[in-house]
Amino acid sequence: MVPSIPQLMTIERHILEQQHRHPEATGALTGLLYDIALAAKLISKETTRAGIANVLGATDSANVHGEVQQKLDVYADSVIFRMNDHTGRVCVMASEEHDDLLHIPEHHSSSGHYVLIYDPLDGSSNIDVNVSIGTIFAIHRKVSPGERGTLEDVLQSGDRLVAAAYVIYGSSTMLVYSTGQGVHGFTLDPSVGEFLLSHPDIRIPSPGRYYSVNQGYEKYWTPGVRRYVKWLQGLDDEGREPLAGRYIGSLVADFHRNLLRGGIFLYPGDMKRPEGKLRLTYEAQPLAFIAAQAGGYASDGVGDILALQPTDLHQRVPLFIGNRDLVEKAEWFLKTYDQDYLATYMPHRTTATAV
Ligand code: AHM
Ligand code: MG
Repeated sequence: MVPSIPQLMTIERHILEQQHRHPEATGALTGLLYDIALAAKLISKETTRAGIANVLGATDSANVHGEVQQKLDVYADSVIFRMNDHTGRVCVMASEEHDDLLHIPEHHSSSGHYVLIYDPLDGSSNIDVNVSIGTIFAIHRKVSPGERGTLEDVLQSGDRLVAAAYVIYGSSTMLVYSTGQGVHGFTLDPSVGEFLLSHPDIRIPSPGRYYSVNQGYEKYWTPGVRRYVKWLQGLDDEGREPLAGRYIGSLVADFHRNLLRGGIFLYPGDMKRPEGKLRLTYEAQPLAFIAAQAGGYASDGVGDILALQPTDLHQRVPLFIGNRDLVEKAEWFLKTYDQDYLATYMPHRTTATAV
């Protein structure tokens, strides 16, 4: 008798099936997503053997934000670039680790229709303490005229994203992606080297269970954020049941947990950093796209992240992301208690200038 084998869905098959829903598709996006999955496997292999392979620790070079790069950052960054610089599918790339656009080398075709934006290893300061880290990808369609990609192609609003994905290197490695047809999660089976569908059609559960914020910065918070977090904790007059606090300090891991369990992650603008810390194009836009596809919502505290038009490659943005009701409540608190404050200290974030 032939033993029965469970139906397994590899990421390749899943991506191809999604492509088949679009008869006009050329297969270029499918190929690009395959390449991303392969890059994720290579990075995963290095992250899991980081300790033994002696690739831990900082390199001498500091990135554009003045942070010391970890060696694995450098590795992840170059794997993703090299995987995509010669396929003819991509016209330009941008990485959080580089000041400028990453152009396709002259000797390769740069006539691809897609733009790849990535944060190669987010939360990399956590590497040395064995905390989950992640990679984030955003894909736009080329919009500028001419063959080569330009800044205009990279600086597009999030509602024009074609696809977004993240990879979490945790107790297992998972790749979660969306091409605008729901959010699907795959777990890497290291024994066969395949991402297998483990979390089909992810929807953020309601009510949210967790709130995630770096409480250590409360001293610098705006009045609205302070009151909002008290509300989350059930410490205001409403006295609701508190949400449990969870904060890893690794965006992909914090986002992933809240996506699967429900809740809100916030990295607000504050007295020290009016624009917050996280980057619009590399982090906020792709995760906002995925959150929206899972029934959630992301805001800069004033309005929809996906509607924001980036003006700078490394622009930072306050981020509130998770269950829609929780994010909208944050917007209400900021609108109610921070208007004067925002007008004085953060004029670019008042309602009048949003979007
Ligand atoms: P990075 O891009 O330099 O790795 O920094 C981003 C990380 C996020 O993963 C995380 O959400 C945040 O920084 C944590 O910052 P903080 O330590 O200020 O709470
Ligand atoms: Mg980052």
